[in-house]
Amino acid sequence: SNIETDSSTTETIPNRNEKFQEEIVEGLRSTPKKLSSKYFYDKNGDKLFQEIMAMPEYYLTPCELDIFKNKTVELADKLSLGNEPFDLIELGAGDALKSSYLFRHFVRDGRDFSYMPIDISGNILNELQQRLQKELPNLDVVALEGEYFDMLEKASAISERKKVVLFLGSNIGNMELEEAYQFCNSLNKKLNKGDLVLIGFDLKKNPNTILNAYNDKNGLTAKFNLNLLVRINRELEADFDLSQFEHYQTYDPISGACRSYLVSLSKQDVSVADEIISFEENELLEMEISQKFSKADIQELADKTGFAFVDQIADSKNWFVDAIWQV
Ligand code: AVI
Repeated sequence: SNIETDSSTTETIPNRNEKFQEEIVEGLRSTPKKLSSKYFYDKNGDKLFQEIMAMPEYYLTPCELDIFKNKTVELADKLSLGNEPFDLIELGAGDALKSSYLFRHFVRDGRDFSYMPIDISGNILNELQQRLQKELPNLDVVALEGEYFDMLEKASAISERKKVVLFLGSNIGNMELEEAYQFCNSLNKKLNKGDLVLIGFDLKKNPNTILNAYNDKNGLTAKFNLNLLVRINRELEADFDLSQFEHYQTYDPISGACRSYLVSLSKQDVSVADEIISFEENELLEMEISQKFSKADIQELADKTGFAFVDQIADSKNWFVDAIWQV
């Protein structure tokens, strides 16, 4: 396979599990108790998220797809970099459904560029690379397996060309605001003057529309949250009783924070990796934040993390924007 990995990757596989255990146990020991939503995505979690993206309530995916499908030329124009050669890097590429509209356009336009998907999952990258080889034999794909910032460094080592970094899907919303600021700061530092980033943000809107997207009647989002307990049971020999936890979703339209919790339905002890974690009845377990932004919030984030605002392109409903910033 021509997927680039760090030579350290093989050594970091056991460390990844250790890190998982450490972070999970630390979160369960703290007050309030919390678990990190970055661990939602095991095999079953991936499948549940696919199902969530297909629900009518979950407007985010169709909105951003609308932008990439119907405003491709506008996006490509803003990312043109004076026609210089460049690397198109995608953080968390997945199946590249949205970004493929953009790179197909660049291929048709005869642009000199490589597509560099970065993902933590080698399986996802393998599938993507094989599919793209068949469908777009003229596209140069350099897949990078690993953590975002390690792989950004790797991308800089591979070529000195200008970079365009895509971070789609409102993934930035799954960070606390403070972490999002740190993330943008670090991203800025890893890039060079003139490089571009395109970040997908879910906009503040009718609060009921937002709450419905995360509090679906079929309980898929609840399952998605509970699946992390299933994963902890399996990987950390824990004994969470799923029937004793209930999903609770909130949205605060002022701050834009949409948060999920699991509520303990009884006073109970759970054993996790040789440790006993005690829950009071109705005690909360913090699970996920899906932060929503106003256009002014996005502008402020760019200003305070060293980026110059280039443009923001919204879908036809004006519910989601892809913001383009320059270092
Ligand atoms: C991946 N991420 C942007 C999703 C979101 O909207 O925060 C994850 C998700 N959580 C519940 N539904 C979807």
